[in-house]
Amino acid sequence: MNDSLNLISKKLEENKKTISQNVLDEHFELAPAFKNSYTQRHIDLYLQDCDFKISYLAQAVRLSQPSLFVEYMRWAKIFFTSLNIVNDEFYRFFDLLRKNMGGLLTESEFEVTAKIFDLGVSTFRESVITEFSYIDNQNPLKDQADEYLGFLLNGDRRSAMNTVMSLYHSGTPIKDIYLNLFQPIMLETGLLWQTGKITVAHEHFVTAATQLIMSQLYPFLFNFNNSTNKNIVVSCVANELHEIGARMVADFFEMEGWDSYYYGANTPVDSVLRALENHNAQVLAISATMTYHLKDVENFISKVKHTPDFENVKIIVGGYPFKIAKNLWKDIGADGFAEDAAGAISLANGFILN
Ligand code: B12
Repeated sequence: MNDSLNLISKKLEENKKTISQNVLDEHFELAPAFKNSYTQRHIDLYLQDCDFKISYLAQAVRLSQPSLFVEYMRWAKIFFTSLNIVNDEFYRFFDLLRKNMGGLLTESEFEVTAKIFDLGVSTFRESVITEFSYIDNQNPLKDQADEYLGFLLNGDRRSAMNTVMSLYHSGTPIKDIYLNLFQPIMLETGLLWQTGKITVAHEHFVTAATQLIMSQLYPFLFNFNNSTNKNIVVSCVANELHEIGARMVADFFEMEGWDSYYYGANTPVDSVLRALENHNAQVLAISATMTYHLKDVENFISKVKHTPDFENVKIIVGGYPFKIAKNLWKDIGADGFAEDAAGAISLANGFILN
């Protein structure tokens, strides 16, 4: 990894709170009417959002992957438009943030940073919001996925469970239920929240119910006829709370006859290292959703790679940032990446067979 890019990222991360506070103070001074419209809650959210923008930018700079920031800004356009707050003050905020980062960094550091920042701001400015759904017309389980999500958004867990269990009992493979029902309805739930159509409470309900319903399928996952004697440890990094993707990956391996050891969200590296040893795993799967956890993924990989006992363990990664930034998996030292749980199987089998 490039030392000077690492340094820029470190400077941005370490100073983000101060930058955010300065941006807010200057913004209030320049726009008294804007200041008067703000409550303490608005101030907290403003500062938090500014921190987020700096963190995404810091990762994009560090890894030379502009798309990590650009896609975040495309996401932000949708999110803030739904809150109805994209106006001149929003663009003034970007200008102030840019200026304050300039004050922190050397000229050459700022040049690299501003290039990515400006790309993000122009994406924000220009991106047009179009309606779309993750439960698309090509999805063979579209009707059932729509029905399932509709039930859950109405708080009806029992009917949602019946939708899934009838699919299973009428012969739909569990893998299809995972990839064509659970996965798109979770993505759709995120989109509905992002566009202000549902609350955080709805999202939490859909998530908890879906985890419960996945567990009802658990007894049917095991492939006793085709045990492979292959072991995989699946985990998220510390602070990463998105665990359903990792869980799906672990379950797919189980269905393929592997023994999978799933450690879920927010797992400390040292305990995963112990798990690798205890289970004599050939493959370690790491899942990350939030871009600002990439540094932790990288440190995690480096720790495994530098432990002689694990020199033959193959490390595969997946999750949102790896889908948007090409070759990111290589840059952070992983042995492979797959878009989804089905791809994870082909990838790992490739390693073991070769
Ligand atoms: C549920 C959810 C939560 C739950 C998670 C609970 C749980 N127990 O998992 C909670 C409430 C905790 C949460 C919190 C947050 N969330 Co959230 N969340 C989601 C949501 C709606 C669903 C995630 C999910 O289950 N996806 C379905 C799975 C199946 O998909 P997947 O993870 O991509 O996994 C597949 C592949 O990527 C791949 N894969 C995954 N891992 C691996 C690993 C390997 C090795 C391989 C090979 C493949 C692989 O295979 C999987 C299966 O096919 C997403 C929406 C979305 N688009 O994902 C938002 C989303 C990810 N969250 C978002 C945000 C903003 C947050 C918060 C910052 C909110 C906040 N203000 O606090 C926090 C951050 C928390 C943290 N520190 O991690 C944003 C992220 C936006 C961005 N640009 O980064 C999203 C996209 C919502 C949105 N549309 O705005 N969230």
